[in-house]
Amino acid sequence: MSHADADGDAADTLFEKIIAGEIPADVVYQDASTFAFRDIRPQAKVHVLVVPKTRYRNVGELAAADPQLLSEVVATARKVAELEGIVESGYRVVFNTDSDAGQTVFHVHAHVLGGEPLGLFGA
Ligand code: D5M
Repeated sequence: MSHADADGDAADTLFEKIIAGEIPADVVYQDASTFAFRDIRPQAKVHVLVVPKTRYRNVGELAAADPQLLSEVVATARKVAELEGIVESGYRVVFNTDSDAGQTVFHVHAHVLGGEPLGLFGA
């Protein structure tokens, strides 16, 4: 059953299956509206994905439809940084959006990256 179809698309993405526990994941944190788990292909020592439990295709659609939920996703990114001990050293929050950005899973997700110095964008 699709429980997260705010974008009107019936087919579950990988991330709905992870949220539902149908595909295993290394869960870092969850609350009523958000879910955080480690990226399977980490690009930094800390690389956690934060998703809203309700699916929107990308961050722009989430912002337009439910700004409160976007705020909760960003608050969870900060919570993950606290749990991972990287608030003081700093971290990056990235929303890849559609094809030129390399978005591959069309359930909006924030990449939380840190735990080491990160390269500059475009370098
Ligand atoms: O990011 C999609 C991210 O999802 C990418 O960094 C790999 C990650 N991924 C793919 N499959 C899994 C599983 N099964 N567990 C955890 N992470 C996963 P994008 O911004 O769409 O390119």
